[in-house]
Amino acid sequence: VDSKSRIRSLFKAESEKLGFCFCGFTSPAPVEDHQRYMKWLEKDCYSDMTYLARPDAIAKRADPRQLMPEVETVVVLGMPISFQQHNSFQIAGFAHYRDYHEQLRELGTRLVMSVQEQTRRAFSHKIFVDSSPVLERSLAVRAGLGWIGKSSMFVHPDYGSHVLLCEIFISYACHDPIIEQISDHCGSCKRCVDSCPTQCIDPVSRTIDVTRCISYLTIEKKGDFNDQEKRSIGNHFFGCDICMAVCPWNQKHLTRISSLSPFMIPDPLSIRTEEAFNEKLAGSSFERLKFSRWMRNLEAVQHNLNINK
Ligand code: B12
Repeated sequence: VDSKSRIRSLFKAESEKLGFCFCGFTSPAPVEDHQRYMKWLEKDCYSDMTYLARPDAIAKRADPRQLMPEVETVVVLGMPISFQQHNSFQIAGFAHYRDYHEQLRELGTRLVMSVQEQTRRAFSHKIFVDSSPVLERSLAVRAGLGWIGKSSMFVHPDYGSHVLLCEIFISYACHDPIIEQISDHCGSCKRCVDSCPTQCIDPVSRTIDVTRCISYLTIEKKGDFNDQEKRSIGNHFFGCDICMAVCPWNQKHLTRISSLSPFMIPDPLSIRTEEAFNEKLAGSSFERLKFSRWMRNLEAVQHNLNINK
């Protein structure tokens, strides 16, 4: 066994112990899908998430080496998350864990440490989760782990799309020169497209119109909702899992074991002061909202629940 495949096997075995459900490898070469990204930006449907269009960040997405010049291989990891029972205030699955960004970075660091210890090989590394200018889904596809579904979600053939992604850039070349890609398995299925309450999915370009996506409206959008936005979120208080919940590829593992530590969400109605917000939601994904957007969402969902009674 050559040292490259040994290190890949070690990454896989150790990542599994840490709770990751898949682990793949790809080169840090410029990302071919970048053109798709540029086309999507041109359509001007990213709303006020202007950081997505910053020239320096665009260049980094195109070429991973701009984030870490010495990178030789990109390790792509997936962490499964569970769907949650519906109740009057719907909250996305990922928010039922403590903020995943920090947790996945910690697990990634432990993974690198244990591989380095066992191989006695020192290499530098950088870990990326969500918030950096990395085309995470495209790298996952290029690592041969799955495909991009119509909803724009990355889909793994066993774990589906209800997975969070994390990349470790390492200064040691260990990917295979030829990586077999998984072809599109969506076929003629259009469940995600038809189930989206705001019809924000464009199955042809496999991208979404962010300005209508409930996840965007309830998590990222700044400022007040207009009447149509308010109506369209229904009882979705934070994020939206619909395009994943209906996907046939997510039916295999409905209860999933995630090694992320859970966050017990208090009843949203019990948090109506900034003090309570800061005290009870520290370390959770809700921190991103800040108190003003928390109250905006609360009022909108309450309003929608009342008119539907
Ligand atoms: C901005 C953003 C959002 C925005 C916009 C989402 C979007 N679809 O563009 C909003 C706020 C709406 C959002 C919502 C959600 N998000 Co988000 N988001 C991001 C972020 C930061 C950037 C995504 C981006 O660049 N979008 C622009 C589009 C054009 O790029 P893209 O999605 O990467 O698409 C690429 C591929 O699809 C590929 N491609 C497109 N078509 C095709 C076709 C073929 C044939 C091929 C081969 C490739 C291909 O090219 C594109 C460019 O490289 C990433 C993290 C990251 N750094 O990548 C997380 C990320 C995409 N989000 C994630 C999650 C979990 C969610 C939510 C499920 C959260 C929730 N429950 O509410 C929803 C899902 C909504 C949805 N259907 O996408 C995960 C997705 C994991 C996965 N399995 O795919 C990511 C990867 C974060 C992470 N580290 O886990 N998100």
